Amino acid sequence: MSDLILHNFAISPFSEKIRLIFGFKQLHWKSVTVPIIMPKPDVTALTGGYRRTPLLQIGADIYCDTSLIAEVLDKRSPAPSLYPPTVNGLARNLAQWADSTLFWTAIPYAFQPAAIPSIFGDISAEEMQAFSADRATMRGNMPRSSMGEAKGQLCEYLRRLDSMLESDAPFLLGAQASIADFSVYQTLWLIRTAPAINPIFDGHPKLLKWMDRVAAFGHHQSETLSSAEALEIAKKAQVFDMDGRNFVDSHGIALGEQVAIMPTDYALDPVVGELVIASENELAVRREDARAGTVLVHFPRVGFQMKRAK
Ligand SMILES: N[C@@H](CCC(=O)N[C@@H](CS)C(=O)NCC(=O)O)C(=O)O
Repeated sequence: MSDLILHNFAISPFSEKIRLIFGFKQLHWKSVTVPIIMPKPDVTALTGGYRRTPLLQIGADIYCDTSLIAEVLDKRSPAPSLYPPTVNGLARNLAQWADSTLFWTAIPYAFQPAAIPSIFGDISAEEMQAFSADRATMRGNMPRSSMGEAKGQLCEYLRRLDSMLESDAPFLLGAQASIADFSVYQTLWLIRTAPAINPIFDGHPKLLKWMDRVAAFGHHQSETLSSAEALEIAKKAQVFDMDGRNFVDSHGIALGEQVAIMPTDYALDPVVGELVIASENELAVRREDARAGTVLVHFPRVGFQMKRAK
């Protein structure tokens, strides 16, 4: 089987989710560190424009968005499952809430000046300015909460999450961990790393113990890889992950047509290519890149939009 290559950076919460899933499933992986801000030429060579972090690369298959990456890892290594059958739908919906609402509620709270040194380490004022400008461009018109709103809402979400652990079950949805635990954890992890803001967890000992439990999965074993090596692997790969999907037409667009796919919320960079997968929950395009060769770029349906390319 081809190696699992995660394109990620250390302080990325969405990357932390996938790193912990490697630990949960005891999967060996290779780590490519990507730049925190644009430009990211080696990322966009693989994706054709999508810039968000992380990406999973398996040969010349590039999987965007952690909800799809989690599915791919679960298919590759089904036990323990991220989607225990009794809570499958609930776990997926709770994970989606955490990846969107909880994450974007926590971000203004986490990025307050007192927390910056613990989150970013030794960052200069210029670098911080460049980071803020990059993320402002990436967010575009997406509304941003004030600190007061963010803090108040986050406190309420923490109370709700804490109450889910009242029965003393080890994980949010019961005895088994699920995708919901990893999605909720990643955002709270960012806050917990910063002593100036982590007193927000005071009064939630069960939540803190649950966080320790999720953190204990660890990241399993990884080796570092350069982005140049990752591009070379994509270029040499001969096999593509295309089989076993039904064609589900919800757009009136046939396989083989040129399409543009992009997120529905932020970082709206379109990826253009030939539509090769349109299944119940996945879309993928084939595209050519001078450095990466022929690649298949995969997206989940949820959270992405597709149009016929002009
Ligand atoms: N829904 C996406 C969200 C990914 C996301 O927003 N990641 C952040 C980093 S934690 C990001 O892309 N930031 C901008 C960047 O890395 O360029 C997913 O699940 O992968």
